[in-house]
Amino acid sequence: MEMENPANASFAFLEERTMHESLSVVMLGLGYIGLPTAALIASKGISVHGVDVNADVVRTINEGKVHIVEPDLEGLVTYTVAKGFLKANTQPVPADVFLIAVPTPFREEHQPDLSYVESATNMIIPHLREGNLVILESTSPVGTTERIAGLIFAARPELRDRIYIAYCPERVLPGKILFELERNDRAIGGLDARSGEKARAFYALFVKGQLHVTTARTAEMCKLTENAFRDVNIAFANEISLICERLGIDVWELIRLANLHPRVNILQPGPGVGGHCIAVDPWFIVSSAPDRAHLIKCAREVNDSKPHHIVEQVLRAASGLTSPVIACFGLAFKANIDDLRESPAITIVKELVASRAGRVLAVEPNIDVLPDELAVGGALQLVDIKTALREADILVLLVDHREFTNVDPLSLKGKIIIDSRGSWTSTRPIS
Ligand code: SAJ
Repeated sequence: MEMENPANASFAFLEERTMHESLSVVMLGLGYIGLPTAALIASKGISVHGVDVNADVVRTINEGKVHIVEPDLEGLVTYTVAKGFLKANTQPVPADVFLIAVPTPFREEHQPDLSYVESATNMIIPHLREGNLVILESTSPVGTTERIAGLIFAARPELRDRIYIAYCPERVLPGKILFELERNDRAIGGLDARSGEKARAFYALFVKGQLHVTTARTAEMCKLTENAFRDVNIAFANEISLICERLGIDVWELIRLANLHPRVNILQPGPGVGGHCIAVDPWFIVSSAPDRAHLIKCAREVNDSKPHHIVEQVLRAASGLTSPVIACFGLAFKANIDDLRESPAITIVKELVASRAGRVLAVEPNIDVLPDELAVGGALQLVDIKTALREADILVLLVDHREFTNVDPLSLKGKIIIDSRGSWTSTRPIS
């Protein structure tokens, strides 16, 4: 459904309006996606009313501060709040455009939990009026946009055919969110053709990437497919790493060599797949077609097995030592961020502590205190790099933060090294 004349379409939405200032937006959810998106829209001079159920988050934002670590975000929030374009509250208000960017986790058996999306929808229903545009951005199983429409029209039947509803997934990479929000292409799924075009005109106000209009179901599946694609490719690298370990081959050298082939591009093996996206979204595909999603399910299982494999390597190494000290380098789910959500490193550290195989130290330069789930009982100590290198017998590299990859190789001498990222050894892991 590519539009013939995007330039005209961009401004059709504004109809008689010529000033952004007259447009009002409500953003539901002020987390890793909602807050940067709200701030970016506000930076274009559009009035944004952000909504979050957490009163502390609302207070922090209204003070011009942020509750998450993301490059350049604090500056943008400070600026847009000071200018009066961005405000936060725990309740929505009437507006022209409603954006929903709330979490979509899964429950038992990997079934999607849409309760946050549904409660955000219920919050806006009383405020909706004719001509409004409602856009879901949360990663969601196929059919969720139709479900939202069902909720809205059940409560407000008079709005049928009088509002616009679309799905437009975010695709930004943590650490580069503001850049990618503006620059990435977007897939925009209208519940009907008019909704798709309205949504495209809205995104044209602040996105510089190409805007591609399609159906809501295709856009929902597109987001899930992107993350499942990455998960399957990481699983391939992880499976190769397990095979190489058995065969006594340096997997990182192998991948470097294989990638010299013009049509091969293998990703990097690691201690598992973390974060709240790639480790979650493929399950939404599996749950929608379990009898057909064999490869996608298997990839999830391969990646989820990797942390336990690393723990086994450490325990084998520790079993040969008396009172060993084990230092785990990195807790975040990937390099150079402070985000610990769904981190395989956390799983590994917890299992090592529970195993009582030795004293466990953790090094994480991006945090100052251990999260509660790790601090319990004081069995784990957060230490700096120097202390860990001095005191530990076994060094386990879990995250390739720049502080770790820059470590002087001489300081690793004489230690047992278990390098899940290939940054320190790129030789044989312990077997
Ligand atoms: N990882 C590897 N090997 C690799 C690449 C990544 O083990 O070669 C691991 C990382 O260490 C991390 C996990 O995978 O634990 C995920 O990291 P990531 O950088 O691949 O992705 P995320 O979760 O930070 O962001 C992804 C992105 N999706 C894709 O690249 C297809 C991002 O564009 C999405 O917007 C984001 O998910 C999301 O919000 O869905």
